[in-house]
Amino acid sequence: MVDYNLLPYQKELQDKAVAFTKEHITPYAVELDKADEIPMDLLQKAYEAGLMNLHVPKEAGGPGYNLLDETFVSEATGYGDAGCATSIMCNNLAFAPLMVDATIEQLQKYIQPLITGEKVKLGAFALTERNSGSDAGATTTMAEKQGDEWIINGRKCWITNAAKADLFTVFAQTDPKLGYKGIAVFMVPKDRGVEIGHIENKIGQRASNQAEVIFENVHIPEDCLVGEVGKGFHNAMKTLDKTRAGIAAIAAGVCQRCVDEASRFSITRKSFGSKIAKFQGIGFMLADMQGRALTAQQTTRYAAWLADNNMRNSTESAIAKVVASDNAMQNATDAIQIMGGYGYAEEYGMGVIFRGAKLLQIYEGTNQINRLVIMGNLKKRAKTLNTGFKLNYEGIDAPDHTWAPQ
Ligand code: COS
Repeated sequence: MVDYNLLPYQKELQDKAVAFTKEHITPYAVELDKADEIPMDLLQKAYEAGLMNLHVPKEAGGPGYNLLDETFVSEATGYGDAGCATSIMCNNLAFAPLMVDATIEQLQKYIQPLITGEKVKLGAFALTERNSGSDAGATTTMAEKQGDEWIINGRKCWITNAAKADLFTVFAQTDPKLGYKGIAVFMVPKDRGVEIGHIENKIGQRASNQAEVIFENVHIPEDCLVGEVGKGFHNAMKTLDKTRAGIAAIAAGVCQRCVDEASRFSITRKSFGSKIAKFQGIGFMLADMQGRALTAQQTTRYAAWLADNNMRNSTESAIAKVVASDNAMQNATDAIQIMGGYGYAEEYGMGVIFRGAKLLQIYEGTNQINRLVIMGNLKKRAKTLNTGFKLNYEGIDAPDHTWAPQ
């Protein structure tokens, strides 16, 4: 039996995130997008409301929420604005590699002080480099062991919240000859000499800020190594399996927001003497949009639930990410179409939603990369299948060039 009811604490968390979004995000989304910087005041409020650092265990000062719980927060804040949601959930991403491999002592020493003070502190997940975004195994940032320290050299880019972060989780190569098997994960405190370089000027999600991070002979203690040397790539993959559900949840929020704006518009806007909702052309679009929103939400929650129950969810989290973000882009496009000039005019706010939706298809692994993940797992599964059908085309040569004129 599947129980779709939220537990009382989950409902409470969801209600809190919805109320927070209504009060602090939705009314200011256009303004925050224009400001084009990390919304520190908003993050302080989110921190005080208990909407950040969700997965840090109680033994290390955190609330100890699981991934499904996070989807309620990300969906609600994503409904208000994808950029604000990305800024708010960024600590979840930054600390996720530590939830995979760090010891409780490491969390208590490096994370607890960041998440228990009066002022909000930020972490940043530093995987991407100029020449290795999708190809995460091609990391060139170097980590070299000298005595009881590690020395980090290299540059990361497109790092969310980097400009104000106090701690970076950095994926670095310890031995280039080993390829991805030489990568390790490190916690690098900002005050060890980390510099911030170019800040990206994006077309959307401008209430979330991405920057280049520069490590030049940054010395860190040996206990900043997370897990084992050589297991950093695996850590990145396991981390992304979890965090893609978080991005999908933001996208699910965007999906529903688009339905709500467009349907609200369609029951008030009159054309040819009647409300435009009465026209099937509009109604069918709205019906499809609601279907996309529900699909986004349910694939996301399922992917998160699998991870929370210690089941591998690589395929499902990639599906959730692809489905939810593609649906968000489609719903944003359709909402603007339904709202016509009101949708396209910047002042009504759909522009921020539309531009923000595009990034959901790109970060946390492009949707093409996520399809590769799905496809890879599908091929492995196919080898184990016996459906009963005889594969009678085996051994028969297919004619060449059947697509050419015959
Ligand atoms: N969980 C655990 N281990 C995993 C894994 C997962 N989800 N996926 C792969 N691995 C392991 C494999 O089992 C393999 O292990 P062994 O060395 O023990 O054999 C190893 O990792 C290498 O796997 P694979 O050969 O599949 O790696 P690829 O280089 O082909 O991976 C993709 C390619 C595209 C899947 C990977 O580079 C990727 O996800 N890139 C996108 C990164 C990304 O999202 N960047 C954006 C971050 S922005 S926030």
